[in-house]
Amino acid sequence: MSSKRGMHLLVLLMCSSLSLFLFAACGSSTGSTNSTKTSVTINAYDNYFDPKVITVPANQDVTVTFINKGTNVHIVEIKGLVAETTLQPGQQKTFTIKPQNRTYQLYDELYVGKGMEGQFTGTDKAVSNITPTTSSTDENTKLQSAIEAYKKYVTQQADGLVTSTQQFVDAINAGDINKAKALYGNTREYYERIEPIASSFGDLDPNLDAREGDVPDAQWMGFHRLEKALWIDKKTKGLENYTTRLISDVKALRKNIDTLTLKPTDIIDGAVSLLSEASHSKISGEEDRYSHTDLYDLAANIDGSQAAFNCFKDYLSVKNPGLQQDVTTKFQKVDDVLKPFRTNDGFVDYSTLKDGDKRSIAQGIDTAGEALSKVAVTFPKS
Ligand SMILES: [Cu+2]
Repeated sequence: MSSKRGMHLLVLLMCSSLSLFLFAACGSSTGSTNSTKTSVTINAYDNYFDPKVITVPANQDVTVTFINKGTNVHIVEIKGLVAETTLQPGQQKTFTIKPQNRTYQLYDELYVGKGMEGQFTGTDKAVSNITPTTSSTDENTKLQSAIEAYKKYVTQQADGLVTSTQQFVDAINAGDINKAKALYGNTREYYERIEPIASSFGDLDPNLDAREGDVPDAQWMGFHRLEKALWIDKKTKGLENYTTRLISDVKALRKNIDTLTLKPTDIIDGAVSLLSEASHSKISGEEDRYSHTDLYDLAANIDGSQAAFNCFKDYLSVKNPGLQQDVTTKFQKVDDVLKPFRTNDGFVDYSTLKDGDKRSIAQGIDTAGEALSKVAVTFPKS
């Protein structure tokens, strides 16, 4: 869970020639194109997108502006293209993206369960005519094994999350503030490793991982609420509501995973979006603003994305060995960038990092994310 509030707030100058859109029936849209650039506006209402089916040219820059025209806070995302973005009522944010020749999922993190989703498609007809869209049985088998392998990974992490959260909560309930603080960073790693698919967890994601201000204060709970109590209020007393809820929420999450169905694009796009969120907004230190344990989260986001990719290595080694090698190398490089900040049992305090350190971490993550974003276009079209 994150908010990119205040980040990337590029106000699009609504020049009329750019904002002239062609609206077809049933809320679908084709982006307006002038000689150089396509731009699209996606309005978030309570609780639906208009338009919700969008088609733009593939493999070129497209400007996407989200406007919250509702009265609810909306957290919007185009999985694999635009990382989750919080929009207050009336707020708008613009992104420049380069979609590939495929369809991406558009959704609102808070209301996807109520049908607030759509499709964002990049199309390059000239290319798709020569790209084989059929897939062999062998490929499909390999993709199926990739999904199974990833699900196994997620299950292991969720088991670890339940065990470690129990220890964290026990320390708080026993009044052992030092122990609770020492366990906080490692406990969260289990959650942050499976964050590529956090949107599948529905309300559990904001319940566990919302930061202060992401949700109304009365609804704010989870890890960061306890983080603030431990580091800022320096207390362990009176937190029973939050500790009880936290442990029941992680158990519910673990249970959800048994019935989770995932598609290859869910896994890879989720990882790409997470890496982009890590390098663009988490890099500011917003996630663990009281404890400065941000490197645990960043490293776990990278680990979890790399684990997602690793599940597809067997498939890619046949489908596109060059890409497989490229992504592998780039993840290796991010690991190298993080190495100097590791300690015996974790990571250094994030506030001790220099701006240059943060920049090189962000660059490493971006490079890996960019390479990874080329994987999903190789999947057979469903
Ligand atoms: Cu998080």
